[in-house]
Amino acid sequence: MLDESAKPLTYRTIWISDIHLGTPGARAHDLLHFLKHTHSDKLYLVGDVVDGWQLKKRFYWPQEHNDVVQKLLRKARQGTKVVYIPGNHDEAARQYLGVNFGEIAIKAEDIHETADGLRFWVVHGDLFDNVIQHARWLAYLGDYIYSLLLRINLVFNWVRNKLNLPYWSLSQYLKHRVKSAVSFISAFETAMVTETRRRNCDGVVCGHIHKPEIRRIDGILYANDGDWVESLSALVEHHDGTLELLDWQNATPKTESQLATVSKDVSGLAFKPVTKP
Ligand SMILES: [Mn+2]
Repeated sequence: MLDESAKPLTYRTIWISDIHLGTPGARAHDLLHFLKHTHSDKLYLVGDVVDGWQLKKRFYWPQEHNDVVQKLLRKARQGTKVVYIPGNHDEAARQYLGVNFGEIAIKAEDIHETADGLRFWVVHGDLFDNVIQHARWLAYLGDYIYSLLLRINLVFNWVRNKLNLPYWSLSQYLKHRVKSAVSFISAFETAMVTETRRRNCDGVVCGHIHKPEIRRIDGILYANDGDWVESLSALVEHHDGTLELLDWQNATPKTESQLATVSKDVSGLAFKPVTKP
């Protein structure tokens, strides 16, 4: 286990989202660990913090989920500027836009300026749901089904051959389907980037699709802080303005010295944003 006396990792800004408290999938224990061992001047909660949709269906609220809420409130009380941007699963919170709850500011979206003056649009990202519906499970399932059906296709066409029917490529058909599923994700990214440019921002920070990412798309910095269901990821801004994606899942430091190397870039691409043109 982590050395409990280790100093927390400090950042200028931390972004986390898609925690889905109120569902068994929420990794509250890991998030508590993250919150305990990190500190920031500003903390963004970029939506889907509590899963109101699931809670309505079945009430599920273990102590650790309560602890996460308490920890966030305590951080706000102790001086961290906490900004909560509701997502689609916690859209009930959207009726409180502009309201402050125990030091936590609730906003529909925000503009964050980094230490080196870059402007980031911060938003959950569900505005483009019509574009990305079902993208994630299709992308995952697609890969498995594709390889399975490649094999079925062999048998299928062997039978067609026996019946003197022409070859029909099931795999080509499915390849197209899988490709279009994957392209839903890139459609989401493209839509976010287009909106970001329209808002005269240098970059965007969002969540929603549970896919941690940090890269430049057509000159715009696209950063997705991932989720706390599978990825256990956070986007951070160092004090010098450097952005980095943290992979808390694969970071299991044991001592304070190892804590310093906890930062592991999910995308394998740690970079310092360039100076604003
Ligand atoms: Mn969402």
